[in-house]
Amino acid sequence: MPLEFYYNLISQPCWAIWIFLKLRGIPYTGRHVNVLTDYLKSDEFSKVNPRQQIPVIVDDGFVLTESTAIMKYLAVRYNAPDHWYPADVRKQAKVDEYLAWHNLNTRPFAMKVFHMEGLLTKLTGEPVSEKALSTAVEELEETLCLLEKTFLQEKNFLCSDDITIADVMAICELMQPLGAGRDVFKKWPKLQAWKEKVEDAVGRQLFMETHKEIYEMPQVVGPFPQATALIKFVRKITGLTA
Ligand SMILES: N[C@@H](CCC(=O)N[C@@H](CS)C(=O)NCC(=O)O)C(=O)O
Repeated sequence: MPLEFYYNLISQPCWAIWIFLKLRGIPYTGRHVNVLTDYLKSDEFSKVNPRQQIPVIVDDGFVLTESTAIMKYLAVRYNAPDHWYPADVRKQAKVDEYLAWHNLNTRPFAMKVFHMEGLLTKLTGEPVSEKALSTAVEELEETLCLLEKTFLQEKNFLCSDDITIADVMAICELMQPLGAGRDVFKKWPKLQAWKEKVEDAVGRQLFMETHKEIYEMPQVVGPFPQATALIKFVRKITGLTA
């Protein structure tokens, strides 16, 4: 059986894997997970991932969660060209270095801004507090500054002059706030130029296709009963209570 991929395209970690599977032509069966229901909490899904989150892959009975681990696994297992996740120990360590930082910086701060400005507002119909949003935006700006000055620097991509899985992980998080109308690249011309290089490397059509669901979200989502689980999850992540 081809590799199974549990996903939903409103999830940024799923985007990165989706892009990589398509780009590398890795055969897979998509298992779309509706995050607006309690399916993630169901016994059936808990058997696949007891931590009840997507993305998950199942490759010939081998179950793997955590998007960064999945990206590395796919690159090695499916023989991606070396630049994606280099075999050279030091080059590989630079990719790992970014991915460790990514999980504690790019991901939470970009996600928080999008969840506050986009998702929560769309789901509840109410704006979030301006103070909470401006703090989240400040945190994201600090992250962008570090991303440009300490990772990208003068290179073409974050970890080397060639694209790696780190670039795909990073771009997917940063494209998300754009779905709520916030262009995070505006103040950062080097990051903007990097975004265009990633887009070119991935292919613009695939790049935009991946993000379509989030960008079309205003028409898709509105206050409705099934949104309760998602609202709870978004509030947990943003630290907003009411
Ligand atoms: N660290 C995980 C995070 C995965 C994650 O946050 N998944 C979200 C969707 S974006 C999810 O399944 N949330 C459901 C929940 O936690 O209840 C990864 O990188 O794969």
